[in-house]
Amino acid sequence: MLGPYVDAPTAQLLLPQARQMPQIAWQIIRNALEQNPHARDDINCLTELLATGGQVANGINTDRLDTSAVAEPSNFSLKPAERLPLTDECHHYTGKHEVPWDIQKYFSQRYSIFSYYDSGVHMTDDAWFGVTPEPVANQIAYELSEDHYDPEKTILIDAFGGAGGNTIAFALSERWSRIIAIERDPATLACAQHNAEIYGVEPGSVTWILGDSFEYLDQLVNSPEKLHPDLRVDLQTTMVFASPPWGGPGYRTDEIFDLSTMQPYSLNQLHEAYKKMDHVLFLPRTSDIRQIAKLAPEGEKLEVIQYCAEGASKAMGVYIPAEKPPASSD
Ligand code: MGP
Repeated sequence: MLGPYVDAPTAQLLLPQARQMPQIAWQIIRNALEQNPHARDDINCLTELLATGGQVANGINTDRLDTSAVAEPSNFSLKPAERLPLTDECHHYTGKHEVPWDIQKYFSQRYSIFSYYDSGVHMTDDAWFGVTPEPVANQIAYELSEDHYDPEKTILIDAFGGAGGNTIAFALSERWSRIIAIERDPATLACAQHNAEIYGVEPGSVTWILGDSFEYLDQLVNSPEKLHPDLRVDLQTTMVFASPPWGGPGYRTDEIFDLSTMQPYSLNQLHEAYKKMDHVLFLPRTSDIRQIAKLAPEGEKLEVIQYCAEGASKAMGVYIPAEKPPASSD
């Protein structure tokens, strides 16, 4: 209906509402875009034109355009992040004497965590606890490659980007048409972007978001029109990978780790947020497998993989299919 104006920024903002608007409304929008070039870039100008153009009298209510929900891209609460600068919290430690005592163990393993460590990998102190070692991250990326996993999934959301361990492996696998990596701490996100550059990840092959992944997924599933257009993806072809915080290394003291007590997000909270899409959860190796089994679709089994390094398990990956839509009554 919009012909050559379909790519105009304002038209793009309105497209998510396409199904709710009558055809005639699109015809009127096209006329407005045709007549006033300014309306192609400025949503307020377009709205004004439509309001004064008499379409209300024609029975088309401009309220249906819901311009409040199609704010200027700069006003969206979540949007693609710029390249963030490294801060004082981002470190590249070169000797054990510089390293806080509680992460010295991880520093000793730095080359199995990032083989390019010496090329200038940066980390925040907190990121050391949860970063996925490179061989494990590569193995997960391999598990999700087209030969091993549904090739119809082409978009990957890395819900807890951290310092970039998994995102880098996913990007280097070149299997995904889009990767969206979310991290809520600006310093950690800056490290991830920097580390991705060190590993030669193509600029632009990852869409980084500085923000809360639960907010993003909630909007994606329930109100995509509120999201910046670049962050809207089709749930059918998207999957989620989540390597959440486990509440610190304390998980190791439990023989069987109770995932309902995992902090700050329990197993059920994670699953609720992702269940419309296939998702992979990266969890403590001692996680209670009975709690995980309850997430299997009826009559089916879930795949659970223990990821080992140097003969010992580091963590388990749980592969969970998307919830099936309820059967139609027809
Ligand atoms: P670890 O806690 O040092 O366990 O983390 P381990 O295996 O007992 O250590 P060891 O080397 O002394 O035997 C091992 C791995 O688990 C880390 O490299 C991370 O990949 C992962 N991991 C650990 N923690 C605490 C977290 C976390 O909070 N979140 C996530 N996603 N991964 C974690």
